[in-house]
Amino acid sequence: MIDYPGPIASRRDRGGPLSQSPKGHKIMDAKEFIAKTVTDNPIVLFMKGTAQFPQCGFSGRAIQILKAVGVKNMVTINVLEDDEVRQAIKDYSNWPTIPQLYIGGEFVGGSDILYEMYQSGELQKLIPSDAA
Ligand SMILES: N[C@@H](CCC(=O)N[C@@H](CS)C(=O)NCC(=O)O)C(=O)O
Repeated sequence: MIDYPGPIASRRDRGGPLSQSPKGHKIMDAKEFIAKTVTDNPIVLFMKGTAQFPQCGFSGRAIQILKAVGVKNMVTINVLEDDEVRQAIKDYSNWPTIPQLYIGGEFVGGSDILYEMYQSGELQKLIPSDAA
């Protein structure tokens, strides 16, 4: 599992030449960061804390479910490190809470939905083989 460097650091450092203006102001905004992250990575969990140290029970539950279905390769974004991303992901997905799982660029749901999909076997079917 890869914990992306904090969202702010990602927005400054991971976006290549366009990520910073000459004066060092960030150019990639939170929405762009989200769009790029969910497009570039097959499985992305927006959460509180990290996979190793979740800072909310719901986020911890999402990690446990993803581990239970065999996910080894995924990116996690800690929204506690960036208030803009914390708000922007809610607008982007039109979903009011964290955690939020994206697979193949598509919003899947929060921890309740993940648990239901896990129990029904639906979640397992969505996991790309190279993520397990
Ligand atoms: N039913 C939700 C519960 C998640 C939830 O209630 N998250 C809260 C507490 S971590 C939240 O995101 N609140 C808004 C915020 O903290 O920005 C789920 O299944 O994921």
